[in-house]
This record gives sequence, structure tokens and C-alpha cells, in this order.
Amino acid sequence: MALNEIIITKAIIDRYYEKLISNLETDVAIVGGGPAGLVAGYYLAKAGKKVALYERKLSIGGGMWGGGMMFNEIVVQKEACSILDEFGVRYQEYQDNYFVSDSVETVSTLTSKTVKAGVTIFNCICVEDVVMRPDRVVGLVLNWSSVEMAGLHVDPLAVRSKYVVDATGHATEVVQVVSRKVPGKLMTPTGKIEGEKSMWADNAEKLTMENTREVFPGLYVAGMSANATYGGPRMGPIFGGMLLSGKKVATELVTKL
Ligand code: 48F
Repeated sequence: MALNEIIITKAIIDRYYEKLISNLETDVAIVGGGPAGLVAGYYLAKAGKKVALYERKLSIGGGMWGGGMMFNEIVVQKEACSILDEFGVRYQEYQDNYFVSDSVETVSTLTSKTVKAGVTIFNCICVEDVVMRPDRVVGLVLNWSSVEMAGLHVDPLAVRSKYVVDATGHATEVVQVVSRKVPGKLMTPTGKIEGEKSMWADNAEKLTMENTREVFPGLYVAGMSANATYGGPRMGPIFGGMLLSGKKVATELVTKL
């Protein structure tokens, strides 16, 4: 049977439309498809929660693809190896408490398992704002990344969710918007974004866990965004904290939902 271009086109439009419509209201909307966002989504979906993840770029994986300075290996400490085991990512012991894994295998496996766990990932979509009610964040304002890149004046669309997770990495973009536009203070010591500090791997990894929490009613931070928000240092290409932070935010939200 000859293939019909119109059926191919219609299949894509119909299926994408279905995905969009069925994710207009979710339990958790995650912003950012780096390691923290992916792991958060995986554990939430495994617990039966409805989760959508929005990623600005075409590719999922955030800052993990390039390992350290494009040497495509990542380091993970022992504490986080159980998460690599859960996903089935292979790794080797380099020396006591330092494990290495191929960054391409890690990103692709995290992505695949997260999608198969039930998270709907929307790539090429940029979160430009939040939906607010007097007391809390209740959703996200979305636009195509191409609209953002072209600087076009096109109004966005909105989705609702019971909780939002900012997993946008160093830029902590959702918290930035809330801090700038929403009346009220963040749950940080100064009520504002504390700002990321210079590299200190050990301290950063510990603080990432502490800083993974609610920052404004309805809005949680995870991964590097947690440290940027609460004033923790950067850690460089060790990724255990990112994985553990994703799991922590998922565990907390599961108890709340
Ligand atoms: O930066 P990213 O990988 O964040 P992460 O999960 O992990 C941080 C590490 O990669 C590394 C590190 C620790 O070893 O220091 O940097 O905390 O992934 C963040 C993702 O969020 C996307 C961005 O494109 C990236 O893929 N993102 C950022 N802002 C937005 C966004 C936005 N407004 N809308 C949609 N996606």
C-alpha cells in the first residue's frame, strides 16, 4: 500500500494533540530535562503520579552529555550508585567512593526509563512564567522555544499542576520569575535568590540535598537550581547530588499528593 503524506501528518498531529490535552492538568510539572528533572519524574511516575516535563532544548539531558569539559564521562559517589542500579546504568569503580560512567549511556538510559515509567516529556517548549493564585503557584506558562529564539511577540498557553519543580539547573529560571513577579518572599534566608557560589564539590553535593525543597508555596527546587536558589556552591562534573536530589523531591511530593 502506498504511503500517504497526509496520513503521516495527521498521525503526528492527532497523537501530539492527545498528549497536550491529556497533560493540561497534572500532579507535577517539571521544568528542565537534566539529570535532576529526569530522576524526579521517574520516581513520581513510578509512584503513580501524573507528570509532565518541559525542556527548552531539542535534546533531553541538560548538562550531562558533555561529562566534564566534553570528556564524556561522569563521576558519581557511592551514595548515589543505587539510583544508577535502579535505572540500569553501568558504571565502574575508579577508586574508593568514586564511580565513573559513560555520560551518553547515563543520559539516554535515564531518559528512556523516565519516559517508560510514564512521564510525558515535551521538548522544544520553554517555560516563561508561572500561573499564580493569591497563595501559591498553580501551573506554568509555556511557549515554543523557537518563538523565544526568534524573539517573536506571540502569546503563550498555560497548564495547571498541583506542584511545580524547578529543575532548570544553574539558571534557576522558574524561581527567577517568581522572585521577580510574584508578591511575597521566597523561603530562603533573605527571601530572595541567594545565588550560586564557586566550586566546592563535597560541600555542594551535601548542600544540594539540603536545598532540595519547597521555595515558594507550590514550587520546589531540585538539582543545581536548589543550590543556586539557596546559595550553595557548584560541584562540577560529579552527578550523585543531582540524582539524589531528583529522588528526594519526588519522595517529598509523593507524600504531599
Ligand atoms: O542544567 P541541567 O543539567 O540541570 P540539573 O539537572 O543538573 C546540573 C548538571 O547538569 C551540572 C552540574 C552538576 O553536576 O553542575 O550543571 O540541575 O538541566 C537543566 C535543563 O533545564 C532546561 C535546560 O535546557 C536544561 O536542559 N531549562 C532551563 N530553563 C528552562 C528549561 C525553561 N525556562 N524552560 C524549559 N527548560
